[in-house]
Amino acid sequence: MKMTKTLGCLFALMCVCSAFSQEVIDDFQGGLKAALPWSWQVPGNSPLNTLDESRIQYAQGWLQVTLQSGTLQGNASDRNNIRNLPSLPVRAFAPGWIVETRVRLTLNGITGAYIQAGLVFFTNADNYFNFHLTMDPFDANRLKVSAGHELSGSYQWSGITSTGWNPALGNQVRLQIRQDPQTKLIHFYYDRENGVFWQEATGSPKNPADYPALQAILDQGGSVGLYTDAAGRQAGNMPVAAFDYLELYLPPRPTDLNNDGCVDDIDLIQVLLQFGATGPCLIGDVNGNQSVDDDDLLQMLIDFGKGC
Ligand SMILES: [Ca+2]
Ligand SMILES: [Ca+2]
Ligand SMILES: [Ca+2]
Repeated sequence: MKMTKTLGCLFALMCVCSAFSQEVIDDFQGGLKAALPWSWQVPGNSPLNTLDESRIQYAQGWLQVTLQSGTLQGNASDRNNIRNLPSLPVRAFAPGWIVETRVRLTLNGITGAYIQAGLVFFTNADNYFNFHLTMDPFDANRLKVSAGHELSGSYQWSGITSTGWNPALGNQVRLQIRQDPQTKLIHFYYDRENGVFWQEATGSPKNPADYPALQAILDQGGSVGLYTDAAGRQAGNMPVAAFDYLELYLPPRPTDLNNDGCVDDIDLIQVLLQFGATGPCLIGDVNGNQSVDDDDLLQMLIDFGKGC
């Protein structure tokens, strides 16, 4: 009897937990998954709608982008003209999130440019963070992973990198960014799929405060998508970036009790209504210690307004 009650409660907790997280995966089978709110728009970019269908193909479950000129880097008059940047909208989310893709970069004989393909988090064309596979023209045109961030149009390298390798030894990686739910630090991983499996990038982990444009997206929501950049290359052979999938695991903030993306008075009142209560499965128990008390209230006040 006792066991049944315990299991019932565990099940209820699991239901609450699963209802309060968002796992999304698109494996690009024949196109973008129609059930997901994909967008090709980037606010502040010209054109606003970045889609150029003549450069997009879907083959064997991969999204293939033939690169073209255009970039988000900086805000000069010849910038903010990226093409073919697909993304999904995301709400404010809590530490514990994971974003991952698998990308293959076919260089087609091109050397001497920072060709990039990977993940991007953005608010608009001048506020974003990206983590990508790139060719480094100052390292014998070898491939490596790297990341950059831009705040109000000012671009900076992130301090995240890896040792380089000859593209002939493999031009495909899995890229993963995740925030540790305990330390709040952001970790950057890559897997060259050469039997070594996941490796942590040089410079990882980082404090989210090091990247204010990314921090703003974590706190207020934004978009997560796939970024490609031909580094100013205009004509001739162009590189091709192929993406196998995009996967997002996005736990909402535990203080967003009704899971509407915003921590506001509707959430706060749940804590106040249950203040002093103890026991399992209390919605106002933000930190899950079976007691609704000042710790829960404090966290609610710290998060108040986030995502709204
Ligand atoms: Ca920009
Ligand atoms: Ca809410
Ligand atoms: Ca509590």
